Amino acid sequence: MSERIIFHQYEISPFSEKVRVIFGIKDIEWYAVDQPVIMPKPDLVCLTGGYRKIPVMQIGADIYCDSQMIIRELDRRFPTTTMPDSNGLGAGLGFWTDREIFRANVAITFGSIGEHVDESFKKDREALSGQSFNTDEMKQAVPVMLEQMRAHLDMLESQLADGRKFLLGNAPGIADASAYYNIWFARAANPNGGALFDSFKAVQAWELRVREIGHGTRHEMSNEDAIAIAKDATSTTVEHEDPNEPNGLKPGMTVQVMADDYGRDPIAGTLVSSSAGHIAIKREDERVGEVVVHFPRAGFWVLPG
Ligand SMILES: N[C@@H](CCC(=O)N[C@@H](CS)C(=O)NCC(=O)O)C(=O)O
Repeated sequence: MSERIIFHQYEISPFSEKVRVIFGIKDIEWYAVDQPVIMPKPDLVCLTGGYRKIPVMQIGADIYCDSQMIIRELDRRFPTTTMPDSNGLGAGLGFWTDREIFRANVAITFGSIGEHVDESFKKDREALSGQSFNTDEMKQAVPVMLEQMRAHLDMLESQLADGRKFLLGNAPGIADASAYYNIWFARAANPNGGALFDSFKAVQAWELRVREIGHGTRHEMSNEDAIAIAKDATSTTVEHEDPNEPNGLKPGMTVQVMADDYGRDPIAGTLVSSSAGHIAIKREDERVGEVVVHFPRAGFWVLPG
């Protein structure tokens, strides 16, 4: 029972769509737990220790934060031999799609739909980023960001120009999920978002192919059930010391882990396992008992507890 793939998400979340496509590629059965779009998220942060971003994957008492970590773990548990990229190039390309392309995408989207955005959402995202969420400023940035977005779309178009079905060949992979969610979000959040893609014919044909992959088999689950599963389960993470840790991190040390971009709330715990690609820390919470929370290393800082 505790082996169920529980996915804390919300529908319009771009990074959730990235992982939902991976569920599709790997034909995984999963349970969606809906979380709020803005804080407070009491049923999420009791599992993560304070990490508030979406998505988060839960398998029993193991909690995986950030789409990079989630996909790394899915690939470990459900290896797909046809997938052309994995934790290597797939994760690396995520820094292009999740930072450069997504930044332009967000500015264009919210610059275009600014008047429909709730004040509560703006305030929440200001707290998240530490920067003003000013849709007038975003509107002014739209022309520049359109040029950026077009340049990145042109890279995708060029990659697809030889008639390949997916970005890295004839089978879909993480690169496809990562580029695709940006296009999905631009359309889903902004009624005029589709105009961005008009001149990119190969991208549009590829977008349809990625959409057709679907999302695997989805069920719904309540927050209460997800928390009860964590409470009943014991983490399956095995203690692991990495002799090559540059700063001498070892199991048993108290550390804090924080994202290096936005949503930088530090998560404190006791180190259980680490490598160049991951860190897992143990922590306790009254509602969920002992859980192990996993983060990627690229894009996250580990500080002494
Ligand atoms: N690096 C993170 C980024 C996640 C992210 O920014 N998620 C957005 C939603 S798609 C978010 O959490 N926004 C704030 C919130 O929902 O509270 C990842 O790859 O998962």
